[in-house]
Amino acid sequence: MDFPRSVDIFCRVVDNFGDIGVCWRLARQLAKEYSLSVRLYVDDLGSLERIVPDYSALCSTSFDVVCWDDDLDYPNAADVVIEAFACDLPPNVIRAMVGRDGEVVWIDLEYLTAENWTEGCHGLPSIHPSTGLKKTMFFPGFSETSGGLIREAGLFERRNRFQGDINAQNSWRTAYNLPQFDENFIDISLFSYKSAPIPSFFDDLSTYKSPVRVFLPSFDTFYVEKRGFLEIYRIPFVPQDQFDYLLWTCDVNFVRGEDSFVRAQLAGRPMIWNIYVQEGGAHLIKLQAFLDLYCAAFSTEERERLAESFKLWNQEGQTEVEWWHGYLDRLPILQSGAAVWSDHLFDQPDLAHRLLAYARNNNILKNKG
Ligand code: TRH
Repeated sequence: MDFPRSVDIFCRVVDNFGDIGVCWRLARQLAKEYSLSVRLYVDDLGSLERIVPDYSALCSTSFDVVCWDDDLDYPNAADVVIEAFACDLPPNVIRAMVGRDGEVVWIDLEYLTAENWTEGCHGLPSIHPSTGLKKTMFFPGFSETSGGLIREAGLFERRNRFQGDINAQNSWRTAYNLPQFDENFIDISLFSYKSAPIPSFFDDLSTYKSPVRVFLPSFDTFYVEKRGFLEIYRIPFVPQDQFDYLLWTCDVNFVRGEDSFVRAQLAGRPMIWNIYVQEGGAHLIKLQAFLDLYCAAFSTEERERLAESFKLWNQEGQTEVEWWHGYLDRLPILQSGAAVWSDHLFDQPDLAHRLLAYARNNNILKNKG
């Protein structure tokens, strides 16, 4: 018997778009590429609608999005139940899993981090105290021994085709009111938290030796501002399946959180990450863990300055005047390292593949023969 045939994903939106962004992406991939019956339970459909405005049109009998509220009716558990980001499953969901007599593979999908300790915890089971159900921690990550990263089939080819086709890029730009590709301009996408030192970044860009254009999504209306050599395009949010094209058509991508951070790495272009701030500076440890891995893909001379650029972007206040001039001067070198890093990621199996392999190997039906 094929296992699994069905997957349920539970997602609570803590804030912003990353929680639902990750869960939606995984749900779609499991339904589309593995023909599994998938239900995505989410407590905030408004956030989903913001990144996937036509989500209901994409639903079908085998792919459903369900509003997760206090009255949730959940009589039958799927073969695999994914509890995203420790969202705490309600008692009726746990009861339904118990009702499947140990057949359900229960996965606790954690946030992405490059910290070493997660490798030791990835795949570790724990026993639910009152029911005896087994729950397994699944840590996404950047190495072969982690849970991997979410990545759809054919992404590498699609990206390369688009990046190699200026006409395709220009058609896409036209559809989103962005200026045509011009090799005299450096184009930057910018998606960051308010705490990033954006004012000094813009000051630097406006005095750079060649013209720069910044594409800033997530505004209600379209608006262009000019400051010296700098043009700032404030544009509305693009749908999630179009966001990659924005990253692929830019020379540099400033991203944040989790999902856009991963997509920028897979874009194979230089990027800077604005990490989600956590209490007690825990995020700075995560940032360093990532830089230890990522910067190793760059030449020895670049590593230190690149790491410093990431750190400055994650500090409030002014950045040293003209810091970003130096960053832009080194773009061709940074491009090579970004390509090496993205190749390293594309060489590994993706998260859905690893998750389903785990589920197959750990279901009791297999052991029953
Ligand atoms: O929005 P984020 O900051 O989300 C999160 C959450 O805050 C979460 O609680 C936190 O734990 C996590 O970060 C680390 O950043 P993220 O993860 O990049 O998610 C943004 C999503 O929005 C991603 O799926 C891409 C999508 N997006 C679009 O679809 N269109 C757009 O125009 C843009 C800018 C983003």
